[in-house]
Amino acid sequence: MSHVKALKAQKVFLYSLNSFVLLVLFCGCVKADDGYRLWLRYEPLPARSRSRIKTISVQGQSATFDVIRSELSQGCSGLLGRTIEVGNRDDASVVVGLPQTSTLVRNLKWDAELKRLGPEGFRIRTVRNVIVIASTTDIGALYGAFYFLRLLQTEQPLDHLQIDQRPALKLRLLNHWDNLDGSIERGYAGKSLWMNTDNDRRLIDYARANASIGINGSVLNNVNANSEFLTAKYLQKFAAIADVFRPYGIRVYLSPRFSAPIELGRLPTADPLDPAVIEWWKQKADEIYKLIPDFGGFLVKANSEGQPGPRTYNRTHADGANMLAAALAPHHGIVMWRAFVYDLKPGYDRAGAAYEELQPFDGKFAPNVLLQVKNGPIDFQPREPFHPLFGAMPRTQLMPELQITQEYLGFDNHFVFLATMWREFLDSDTYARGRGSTVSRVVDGSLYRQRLTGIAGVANTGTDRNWTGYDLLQANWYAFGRLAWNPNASAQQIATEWTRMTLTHDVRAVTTIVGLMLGSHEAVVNYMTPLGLHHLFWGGHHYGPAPWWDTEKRDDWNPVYYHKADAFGIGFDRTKTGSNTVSQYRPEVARQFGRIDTCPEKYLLWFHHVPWNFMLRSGDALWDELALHYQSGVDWVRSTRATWATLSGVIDPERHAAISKKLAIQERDAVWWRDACLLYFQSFSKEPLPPGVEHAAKPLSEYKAKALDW
Ligand code: GCV
Repeated sequence: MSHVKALKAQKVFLYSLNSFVLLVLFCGCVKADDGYRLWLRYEPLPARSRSRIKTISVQGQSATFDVIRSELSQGCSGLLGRTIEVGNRDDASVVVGLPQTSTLVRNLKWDAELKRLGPEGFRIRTVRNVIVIASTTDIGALYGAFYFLRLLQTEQPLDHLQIDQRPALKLRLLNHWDNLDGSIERGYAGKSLWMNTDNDRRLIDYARANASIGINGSVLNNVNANSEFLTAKYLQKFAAIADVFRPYGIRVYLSPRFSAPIELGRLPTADPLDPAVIEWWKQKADEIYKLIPDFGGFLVKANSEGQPGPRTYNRTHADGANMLAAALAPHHGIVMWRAFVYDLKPGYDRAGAAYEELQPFDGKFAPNVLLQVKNGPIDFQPREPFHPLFGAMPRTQLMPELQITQEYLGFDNHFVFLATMWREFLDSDTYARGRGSTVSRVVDGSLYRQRLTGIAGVANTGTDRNWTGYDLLQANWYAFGRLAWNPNASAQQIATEWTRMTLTHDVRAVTTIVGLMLGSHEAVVNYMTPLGLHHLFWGGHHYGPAPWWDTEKRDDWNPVYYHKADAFGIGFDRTKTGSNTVSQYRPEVARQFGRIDTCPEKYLLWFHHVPWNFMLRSGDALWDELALHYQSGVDWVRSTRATWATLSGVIDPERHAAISKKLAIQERDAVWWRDACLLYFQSFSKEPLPPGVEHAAKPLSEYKAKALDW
């Protein structure tokens, strides 16, 4: 070997050795992580909080008890850094059981309390030195086991546990907008988890993640439904999925196409009052229940955005929903009828359409029907006031639909923790029965003694290795489940739990990350649609800004319809001088929103057309304030990037780098949003940018020429 070659070889060897040493050192603190394990990572806890748990006893026999055994064994062994035995002796450190399966639990005489906690509730108590997890059902025990693991994961003291838990809502469902071809409408994290693959491991891990946060149902296909989903081929596929989900307490639901009797049954009509149609649905329900005995029911989008429905036959929404409900009722199935309907006359205010069309049917829906209502009256905008149907239908079971996937919030590129937005919605006061009639009280049934309660979230999951396309957005799946279980949970608590379970146990880092999470929604609203602006999105895909957009065939698909900017001012007048849809709210709310001086500024341009020089509470004119909001959104992203960079030692390098990359995209996009919107609105206001607001790098024509790329 020549001298030069030898030197080169030595260099390569030393370089590799260095890298190896560095790698080993680094792995000692934070191992690489691809995000697949979500919040169920079960990495060893810091020494300060390794509990003294030695053995675990799971007392019961069923597929669900097997899941409990495997989860507790895997979870505790991983977290405590040593093998924890799982058996069924009474002298274990942790005992899980039901009165009917465990002598220890039976002897505690908790029957009355456990009964009060209901079939999905559980009790966790430290009794002498034993931690007891008890329920009346094995699914309740599974929820208790996951709750216990969360206590460990978040380093809670275990010595005096006194926990009684029951879910506030009965139906806690994910809606999957999955298509036959395996694509997902508004999905940004890969393909459908079930249409492309028969990967059982993936399905099991999906079910585990859901069960760990109390989600108990999945609607498997898109509400823009294809009739083929109801054919034997697909029903068999769904039956196999239901078998995988069953031990985890997850039921499957489907979205049927209303015109299926025509397409599959070859009937001349899908009229819900036609006897042949009624019979067809009855037989279809029987067929489904033969394959899936615990099938949950149907979620229906009808007469909306081109979908067929009862109004096609001059029947009402109630006629359609009740006909399907009658087919499912003998099997205890339910119908969730979507209130996302806005196919009304031209020249109307879309925000008022669902109320106009559905409120008159209050009290007309069958007992196994729920009306599924989006949180706001338009369509999952970055911020909307609550939907006026909440509180307005005392004799109808309402369930909210939230969007976890970020159709209007930067897809899987923008970091937005949605729990704060959902809190704002749930805490909104409808005044339906006086002050304190919050949306969450409408939803949990306490305001109107609603029997069936529920909530749905449009899922952000897909086949991407990390499930959601962006590690930080796993937090929204988690938050949805936690709020579905307890609609009064605080966003801060949820963010803290998630961060500790998913990212790090470093106390300072947790505080920092939680701070970022809690500020993220307001920041995105600021750089996209501040002060009540809405629907400024590029047509079709809804990624970047296009406030100038006016080419869609329906007025209400065009941003210009929503912001109505002109030389005078900006905003949609929904007061008496405009569409007056503010009157759909109770008088107390309508008065507050309807007056320009009392309307919360976050909803100002939602309800009012406001002059550019109107003085806001800050003392700034509307134009200046608008510009400053856009700038502050950009500033937040920049400072978040800088803060994130400081966390490189406490988050594993793989996820740290992936998140850094996403934040860089978010900064680019926030700047683009600010510049495109301000340049366009400036063409009406004719005002200069106030000090502190940066000038756009390009002319407006360039923002108009090409969509922001994702
Ligand atoms: C599933 C919006 C979305 C559509 C979605 C629809 C709905 O319009 O853009 O993709 O369709 O809402 O919720 O039905």
